[in-house]
Amino acid sequence: MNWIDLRSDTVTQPTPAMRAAMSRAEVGDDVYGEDPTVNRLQEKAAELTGKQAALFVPSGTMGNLTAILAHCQRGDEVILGDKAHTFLFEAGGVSALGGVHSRQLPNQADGTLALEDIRAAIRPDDPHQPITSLITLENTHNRCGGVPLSPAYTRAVGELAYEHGLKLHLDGARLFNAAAALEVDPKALTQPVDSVTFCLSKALCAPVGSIVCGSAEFIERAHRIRKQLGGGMRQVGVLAAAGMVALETMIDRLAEDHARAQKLAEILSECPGLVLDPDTPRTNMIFCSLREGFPLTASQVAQELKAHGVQAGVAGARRFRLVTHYWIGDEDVLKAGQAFIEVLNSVPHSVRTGRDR
Ligand code: TLP
Repeated sequence: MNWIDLRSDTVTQPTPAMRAAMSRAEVGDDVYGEDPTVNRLQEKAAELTGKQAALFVPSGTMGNLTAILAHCQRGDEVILGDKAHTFLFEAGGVSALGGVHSRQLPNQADGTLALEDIRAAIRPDDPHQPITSLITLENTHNRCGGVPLSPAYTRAVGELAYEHGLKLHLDGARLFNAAAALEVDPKALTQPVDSVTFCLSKALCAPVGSIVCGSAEFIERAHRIRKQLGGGMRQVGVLAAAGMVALETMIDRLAEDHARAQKLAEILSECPGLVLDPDTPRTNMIFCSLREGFPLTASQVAQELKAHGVQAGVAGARRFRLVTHYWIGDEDVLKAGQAFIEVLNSVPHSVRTGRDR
């Protein structure tokens, strides 16, 4: 079946241009630094983010872990949001593998951490306490609705970090979606941070891979850590070639995904039993929930949607996350909207609305 797969932009298949580039990629042993395609990709990534150097890693999770371990010693503390992907969905790697203590601050609805909360969380120099070394932000912020964080906010956190001698890392898995939504150069979002991870394998459609960027000295440390984590790859130019196509051809089209998400949200806003989050979508993610008292769970609705060829992301007992991407066209948006309407309409009116006719 040709699914309309809205579960994530991680489901994106490589484009024909990527497959072609992979088959003709020039490769070498990247552990020796001799893969020309990887080297070109890393140079391009550093240029796009305005950093001195970059490192190709297998995943966003390994990118964030590598960066955090390159910034922190065992027993140090990282300040991050309680809805951060690194805190919720990276299997606790920073503490399990790095001995890094995590200090979670409440993520505000707009994906930010309040500056006064960060300031209050920075530890004094006291042998009873861990050493605060790092702050991490996420942009776009996934669990806060795919919201973009502004350059002004990122700069304010950067200044605060600098004032206290801390480093700032950005989980920019969807950095280019944020830049597209804000209509800014990605460098405006990365200039204030010491390091950034972004993903090739999400909205940019590459099959595998993420990139960590930072100063040359930081990337040298990250390189050793990647090796410790088992992420040193060999003739990996076959993957980097797809990544190169991603950077050259997929960034400028991201606004199309955002426009399609808007269109789908408009259709869903007419859907009985469904309540959209305020302001959703800000980028390529729609968050919405089944109305209180609706007789089906999100999983049950998702199951019903499959009969219409639609895969929806379940983000809670009553909650959905729907993500648009390269493989979701205008027709798919209409079909997916229609599928939601049909499935939710198949529940009797009085039950859907909570009112008797
Ligand atoms: N996110 C995935 C799932 O893990 C939830 C998704 O479908 O959105 N940072 C952010 C902000 C992410 O959203 C993700 C993946 C990662 C890091 C991790 O990337 P990978 O999956 O490459 O390890």
